[in-house]
Amino acid sequence: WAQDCQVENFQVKQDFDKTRYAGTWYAVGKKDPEGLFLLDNVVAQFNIDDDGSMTATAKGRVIILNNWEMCAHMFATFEESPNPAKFRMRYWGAASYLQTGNDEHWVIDTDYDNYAIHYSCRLLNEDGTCLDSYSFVFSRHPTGLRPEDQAIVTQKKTDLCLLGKYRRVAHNGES
Ligand code: ODT
Repeated sequence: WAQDCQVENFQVKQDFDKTRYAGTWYAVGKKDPEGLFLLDNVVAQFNIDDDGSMTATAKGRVIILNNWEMCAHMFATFEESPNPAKFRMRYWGAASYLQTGNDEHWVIDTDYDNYAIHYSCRLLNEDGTCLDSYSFVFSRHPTGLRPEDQAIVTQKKTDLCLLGKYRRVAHNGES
């Protein structure tokens, strides 16, 4: 079907199961937003709390105050919506000079065991396309995506109108 790049038409994971999503995910690819924050060595840990709500922590190398690089410890809570794959993510850092925010958090696709594609549009254009987005490609494996998952991820990047806009996120044992 014709690709219209309308954010409201982006497909997300059907019947998303946050319990199967829990655990460790390594960021292996990222499309940056305006005012980039998380650089590399990004590892996210999703948890399901006793009350069933999803929370996460993330570690990674960040850029703050327009040139300081440091390892950051970040926290997030997720507010559910009628669509189980669409959340609002409130996030903050262990230190006050780290970024805080409240972003869309959509799980576009995942097989729970190997790969996941996340998407967040921060600012819509008047025509319904996205002006400022970021997106993570996650792997359960720090070494990257399995070859058999790469074609799926490429298709999803295309669906999000972001093909060619991702960079590789390195994992070199820091942070
Ligand atoms: O990196 C950027 O430039 C923008 C991203 C800022 C959001 C980082 C907040 C992380 C809070 C801890 C939560 C972990 C879950 C991560 C899942 C996906 C990435 C948002």
